[in-house]
Amino acid sequence: MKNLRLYILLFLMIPLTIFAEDGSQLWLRFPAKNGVSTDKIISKGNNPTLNIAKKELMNHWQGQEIELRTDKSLKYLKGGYKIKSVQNKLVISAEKEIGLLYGVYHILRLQQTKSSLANLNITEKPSYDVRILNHWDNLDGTIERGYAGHSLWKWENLPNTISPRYEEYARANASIGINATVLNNVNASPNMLRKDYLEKVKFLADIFRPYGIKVYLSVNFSSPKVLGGLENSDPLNKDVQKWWKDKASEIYKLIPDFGGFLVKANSEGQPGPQDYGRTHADGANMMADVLKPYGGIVMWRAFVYSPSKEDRAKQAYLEFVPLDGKFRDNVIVQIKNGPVDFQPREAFNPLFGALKKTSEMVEFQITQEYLGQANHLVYLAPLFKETLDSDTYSDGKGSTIAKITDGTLRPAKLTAISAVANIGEDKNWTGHHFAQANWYAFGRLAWNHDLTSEQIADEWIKMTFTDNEKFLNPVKQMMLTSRETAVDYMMPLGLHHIFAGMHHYGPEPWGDYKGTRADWSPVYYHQANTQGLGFNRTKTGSNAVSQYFPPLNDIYGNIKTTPENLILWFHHIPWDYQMKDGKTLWEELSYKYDTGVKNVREYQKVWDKIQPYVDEERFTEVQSKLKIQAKDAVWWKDACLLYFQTFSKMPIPYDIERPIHELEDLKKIKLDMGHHN
Ligand code: BDP
Repeated sequence: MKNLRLYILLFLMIPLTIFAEDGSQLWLRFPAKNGVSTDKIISKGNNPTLNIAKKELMNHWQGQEIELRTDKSLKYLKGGYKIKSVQNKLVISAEKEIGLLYGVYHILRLQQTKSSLANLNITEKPSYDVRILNHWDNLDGTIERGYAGHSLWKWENLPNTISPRYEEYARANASIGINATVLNNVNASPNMLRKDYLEKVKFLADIFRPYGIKVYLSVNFSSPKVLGGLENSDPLNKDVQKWWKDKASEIYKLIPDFGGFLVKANSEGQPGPQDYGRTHADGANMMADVLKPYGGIVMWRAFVYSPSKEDRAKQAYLEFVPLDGKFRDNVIVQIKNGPVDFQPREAFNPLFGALKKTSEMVEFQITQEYLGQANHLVYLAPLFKETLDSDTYSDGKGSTIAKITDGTLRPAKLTAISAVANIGEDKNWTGHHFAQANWYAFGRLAWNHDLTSEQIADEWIKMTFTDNEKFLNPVKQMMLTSRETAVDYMMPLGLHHIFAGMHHYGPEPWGDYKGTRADWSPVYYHQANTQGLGFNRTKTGSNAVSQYFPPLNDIYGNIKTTPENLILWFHHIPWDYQMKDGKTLWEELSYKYDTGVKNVREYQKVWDKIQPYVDEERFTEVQSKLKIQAKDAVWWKDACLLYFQTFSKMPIPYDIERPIHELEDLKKIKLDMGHHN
């Protein structure tokens, strides 16, 4: 009887387990377990990476015979590969096994997206050598700015219990070409370098290695003092240098291919070389020297701003330009895409291009700290591309950030690209099903920054959902417009950082946190008053425009030539200023917020209509998130328009839906989401 009940229960559960679509498979939905037989795979050798490549084919490849061939003469492809149809078979060749694995993922992607597999002749070479995720994971399992649950890394269980997700994580990354990961928060605990933690790191590194992924760590500059008990952590102190040297040797004994360090120093209260009157270069070089013998590198962050009166948007440049040429060859300066902080839209960071003798890399944020977190559907490829395609004019026209950082423009010693991950232990990895697309897009662009946002969205949708055009086309359109939509309902026309302090989720344009630093308050950034709105960064203001190369300094310095999507970033302009379409600034602002709201409502309709083509579970989850996004968009619109109206004193255009909130009520909203600034 008991057994019977159990059987009935199991029977009832079967359909659930078969059809449950929790998003845990990401874009890796290759046909299951019916790939080719071993005799259709020709390859020599028995290397762990090669074995993974063969296993993927055996499990998922349904096409013709395949040969996997290493070929030393393909070194120039820098980890890339060739795929060629030769008579009845496909030959994948690469310098190393990892290139073969990437090639295998390439053909599986072609199969999955139903692309043609005939007459292939493909050569792939990655845009960047190091394609790295930055996890802001703390040792206690929390994640700074993480919205998909706790950390994947179960430090307390390592190395005794190995979660299956470690390998799944590595596989997902390898499938899009990501080859490096920083495991811990840039606000780093000195304990990360403790012996017991390093031994745990070793286990992760061992799991990731066959997938071509190197491990890096964020380090706390004060580690020698805090962990080693030294008197200080002065980079010129011989004992400090020796401490780092010994630490490096300890790390490399455990992890022979350890990648290196990521450092946030003298930024937002973190310790750094300046505590001892030394420069960022002194600090970075000291670490670079100890890593050099092992081939390790230092990624030194340029995200610094001091409690000075200087415009925050200028500070990284002011700090780093004088140090150009002073860094060791194995140091790369890691620069956020914008000069303030991962805002929905920023002007590009003028530091790119300005460092002419120093390797530079971009830092993006995949986790949507400032873009609705895990609640809003915002496809970030257009944001990433906007930065990469920005022309700095540093070496004349065409000096795009992509070309500066990938080594095309100047022979770079190191090329790399990074992004803050949005991955947590949630079943679907990223909180929102569509946030998976941002992880995917970063990987694909790191591999090939010439891909378009549309190509990537197309691929991702086909792999993750379906190639049915009734789903594909509208959903792709929604994704492609979603970033601009978020800008419209949050911070149009170049507005920035008017988020509520701490959590950075909702609006708080009235925020004026007296007693803290001025540049932690929204009022500092929008500068609204009865005359107008916006931050004057021209010659008559902070003169941040002078940090851009000609002709951009003039273009941005002149209200008439500044692109309107950045106009309030660079100018303080009157409420009745006439915009290009003839509307006043106030009207334009109102319509932008309104457009943002309307677009989200449109997305709700788009999504409801595609219901027949998607599983129930993901359908419902995304539908619920869109409801939140629609409510939030109205919240943003009402908060910003009602607040700015107290200065403009102008009516909200009458064809726009009236606010449904009272400003005073909105001001009372305090989300309990923790965290500083
Ligand atoms: C800001 C985040 C903060 C990070 C900081 C950083 O709010 O949590 O520590 O960036 O990048 O955007 O260091």
